[in-house]
Amino acid sequence: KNKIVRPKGYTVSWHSNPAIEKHHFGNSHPMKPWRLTLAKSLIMSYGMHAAMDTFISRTATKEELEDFHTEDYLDYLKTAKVALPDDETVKDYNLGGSDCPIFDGLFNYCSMYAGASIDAARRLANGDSDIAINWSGGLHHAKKAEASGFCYVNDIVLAILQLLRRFPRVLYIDIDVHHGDGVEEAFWSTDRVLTLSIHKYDGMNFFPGTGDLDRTGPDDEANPGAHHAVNVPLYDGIDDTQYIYLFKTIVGMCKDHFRPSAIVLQCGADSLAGDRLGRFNVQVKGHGACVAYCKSLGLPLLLVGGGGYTPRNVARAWTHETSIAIDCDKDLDPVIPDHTPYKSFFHYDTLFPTLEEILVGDPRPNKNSKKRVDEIVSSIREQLRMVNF
Ligand code: VJV
Ligand code: CA
Ligand code: ZN
Repeated sequence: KNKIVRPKGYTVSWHSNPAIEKHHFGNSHPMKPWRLTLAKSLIMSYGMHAAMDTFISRTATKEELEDFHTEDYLDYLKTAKVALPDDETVKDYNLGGSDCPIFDGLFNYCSMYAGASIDAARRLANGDSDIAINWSGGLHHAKKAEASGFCYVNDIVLAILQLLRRFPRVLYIDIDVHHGDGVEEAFWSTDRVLTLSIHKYDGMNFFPGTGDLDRTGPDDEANPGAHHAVNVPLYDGIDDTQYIYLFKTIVGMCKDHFRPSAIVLQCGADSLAGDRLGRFNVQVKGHGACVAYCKSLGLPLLLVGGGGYTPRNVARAWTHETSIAIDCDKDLDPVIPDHTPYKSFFHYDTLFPTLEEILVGDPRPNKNSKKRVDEIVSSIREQLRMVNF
C-alpha cells in the first residue's frame, strides 16, 4: 500500500508556496489559508510529492496582474491599510468589510496565489505539464476592479488568459458550492471560453445571488459570448449519485459541442458534506469523480482550489484529487498514515468518512427531485445546441 510512483506517460506539476498558508483573514473568518498546510501535510505524508514536478511558486508581477485587473485597483490593494469606518475607496473596491478584510501581507498573499496559477497555466501551454495543480488558487469571485467573497485577485481569469495565448478554446468548470461569477463575467462576451458552474442557488438568499439556469450569456445573439455561460442551480442536500450524474452528463455535452483544447477545473471543497458554509451532501469520492472524469478527457488540465471551510474535509478532498491526478488513488491506503502532522484534526483516521460520521447531528435532506435534475439537463441540452465547433 501507498507505493507512489510517477504516472506513466504524462507529467503532473504541483505549484505551491508555504508563505501563502501563513496569512490570516482575522479571528473566526471562515477562509483559513492554514487549510492548505493541512492538505499539504496529508499529500506529503502519503509521499505523493515524489510523483510530481514540484514548484515553490513566485509572486505574480504587477504587469501580469494587469492582464485582468485595473492599475488603480492593484495600487489600492498594494497600499491598503486597515480602513477607517467611512473610507470611500473601501466602498469603491469592496475592500475592508467582513468578507474581504484588509490584513497583514494582503498584496503578497494575492500575488503569490496568482503567481502559482499563472505558472501552472504556462507549463500547460508550453506542454511541460499535462496536469498542473494549484490548491491555493481558485478565487473565482474577484472582479476587474473589485474584491468579492473572500477573493481579491482572480487567478483563474489570469490563468485562462495565459492558456488562450496557446489554445483556441478553454472549458472552465466550477464545482465550488458558490456561483463562479467573476470568471463568468470576465469571459461573458467571448466564444473562446465556455464557463460552467454548478452551485447552490436561492436568489439573493445565497451568495453571490447569480447563476440561475437561464443565465446563458449575453442576450444579443450577435454577441459571440451568447450561450457560452452554463449554470447549474441546485438546492440543498444534493448527493453523490445526482451530482456525478449531472457533472458527467453536462461536462460530456460541453465537450462534444464546444470541443475545448484545455480544461480548467475549480475544485472548491465547500460543495462537500459537512462544510461550514456549503449545504450539499457531496462526499470526497463524488467530488473526486469530477476530477477523474475531466482527466479522462485527455486534455491539458489545470486544477485549482477555491472555497472549503471545514479544513479536515478540504484536506481529504484535495489529497484524494491529487492521487487521482497522478493515478495512484487505487494504491492509496484510505487509513490516514500515523506520521501525518496534525493527524488529530481529522477526527476519523480515514480519507473517506461516512455521511453519518461527517454530519454528526446535522443531516441535510436532499431537496433536489429527479424531475428537477432532468429539467436542468434538458434545458442545458437545448442551450448547447446553439454552441457548435
Ligand atoms: O453572503 C455574503 C455577504 C454578506 C455580507 C457580509 N456578511 C458577513 C455575510 C453576508 C452578504 N457573503 C458570503 C461570501 C461567500 C464567499 C465564498 C467564497 C468562495 O468559496 O466561493 C470562493 C473562495 C458569505 N457567506 C458566509 C460569510 N460570507 C461569512 C463571512 C464572515 C463570517 C461568517 C460568514 C466573515 C467574518 C467572520 N465570519 C468573522
Ligand atoms: Ca460553482
Ligand atoms: Zn465557495
